[in-house]
Amino acid sequence: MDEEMFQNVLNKASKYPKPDVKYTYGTAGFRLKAELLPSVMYRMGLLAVLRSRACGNQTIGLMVTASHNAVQDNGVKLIDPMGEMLEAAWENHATELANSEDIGQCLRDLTKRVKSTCQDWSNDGNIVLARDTRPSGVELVQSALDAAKAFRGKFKDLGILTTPQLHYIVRCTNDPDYGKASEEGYYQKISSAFLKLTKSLTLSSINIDGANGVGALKFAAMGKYLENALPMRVYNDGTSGELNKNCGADFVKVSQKAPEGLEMIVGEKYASVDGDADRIVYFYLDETGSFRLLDGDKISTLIAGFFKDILVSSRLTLERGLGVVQTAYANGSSTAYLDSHLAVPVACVKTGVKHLHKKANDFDIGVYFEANGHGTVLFSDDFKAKLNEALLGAETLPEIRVKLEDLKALMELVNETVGDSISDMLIVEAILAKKGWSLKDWDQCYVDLPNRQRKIQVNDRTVVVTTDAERKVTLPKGLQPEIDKLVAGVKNGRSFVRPSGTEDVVRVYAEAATREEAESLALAVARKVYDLAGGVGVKPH
Ligand code: G16
Repeated sequence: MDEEMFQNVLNKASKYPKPDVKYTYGTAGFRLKAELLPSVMYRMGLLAVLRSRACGNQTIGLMVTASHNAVQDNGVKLIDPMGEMLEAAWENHATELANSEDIGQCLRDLTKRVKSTCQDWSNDGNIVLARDTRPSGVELVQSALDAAKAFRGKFKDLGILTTPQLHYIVRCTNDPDYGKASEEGYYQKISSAFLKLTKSLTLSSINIDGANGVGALKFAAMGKYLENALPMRVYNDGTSGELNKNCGADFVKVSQKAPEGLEMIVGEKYASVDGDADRIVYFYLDETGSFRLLDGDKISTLIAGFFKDILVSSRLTLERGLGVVQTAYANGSSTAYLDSHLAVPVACVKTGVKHLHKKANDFDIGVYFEANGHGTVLFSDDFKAKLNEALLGAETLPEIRVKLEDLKALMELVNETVGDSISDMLIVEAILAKKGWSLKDWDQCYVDLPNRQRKIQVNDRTVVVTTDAERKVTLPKGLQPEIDKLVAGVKNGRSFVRPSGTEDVVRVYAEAATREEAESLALAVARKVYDLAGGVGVKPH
């Protein structure tokens, strides 16, 4: 091994001392207060270069973001060559490196271990980096760049991007058939698919809450490519308000109310995205002035229903078919609608897009969404081959060809690498336009069961251990029987608790036949969590 290189890495590391913190690569990478991150960022710059070497010099992405969290937080996640989340074994390497007290030795050991099992080792290493609009991102990117230089990796700093844009660029860099590896290439690919799909249709305007983050900038940029096909107004564009503060997709979903910074009008269409623009939820005011939310479950049922219709009318037969992947947060009514109305198979997995993404690969068309609005669609190679074959077939009837072309454009509109609010919004808009539906028509597909989420501060969230795709707790002992007792007394009641992967809290979800019952079930379960899992501060009331 090149001792001089390791010495360089070590020398530079002294600029980024490790604070007394135990770091864990969680649901979406490392996420903490920004001031605790420089040492992590430096080490993730090293790991990204190492990962690229282990992948035969394919480009690896490094995204600096804390997404829906407060502006004071920041975080980092690595992106694997096909634009997917970092492989699980490497999450452990990331945690090991982030916590090591002897970074030189740890990196030497890791390099040795990885190299010895690696088929495809390269001595180079290529990474691309981007960040959201958090001010702390500038210096954090610099720490990762310092690391890449010291470790003799090649790097490109792409500045401010949405998380899904960086995933897309990583994929295209390693797989140029997927598209042009640039921000412009992203807008071109997605906008041209959208324009193809909505040709000769009239679309009503949409109001977007940009969460005072990167989404606001990039929706406006996409607008320029849409040739006025979809009139957009962007609110909370970051010129005055604070990132994610009382606005954005997470705020709207959890509080089930309109974001600050926009005045809602009956009959208008609204959508909110989160701080790195990988999630989206829709909402509107009904005739009585009541706020109506269309969350990730409503989006996945809309998309799955559309695929179902188009598959039937295009007569394309698929072995593994169409399926939907959800998490325990999915509203019970959405699961019932998919099951009994659309007759589409539904799978339930743990929270975290990486789990949903993996499961969605089991289907030819795998639609996955978390209720919080994070999701996309995956297409199997078999589906792609069958679609192309049918499109090329001379005997394909014109009315079927039209459907197949729609299917192809829809596939091109999807960012398959990860959930993407820009692409997802355009998919929803195209489907609504094709069906001639308003948000109310869409909303009426099924009625959500009233639900409530709460967060409980505890001493140590890892004392809560779950099983069965997070629908049951195994620890602390005695908590699950208490939840079962509480749920048993509530009509259509369901509740679960899980430790967050992105914040230092335990989350509680409850749904029931009425809003009051959902509220009181969530409160009662929260109080049990507080008592049995070491709650801190004021007991929920
Ligand atoms: C991240 C993950 C999502 C997850 C969310 C909340 O989203 O990518 O899959 O649903 O965190 O996770 P938790 O409940 O574990 O805190 P984002 O948009 O913040 O990157």
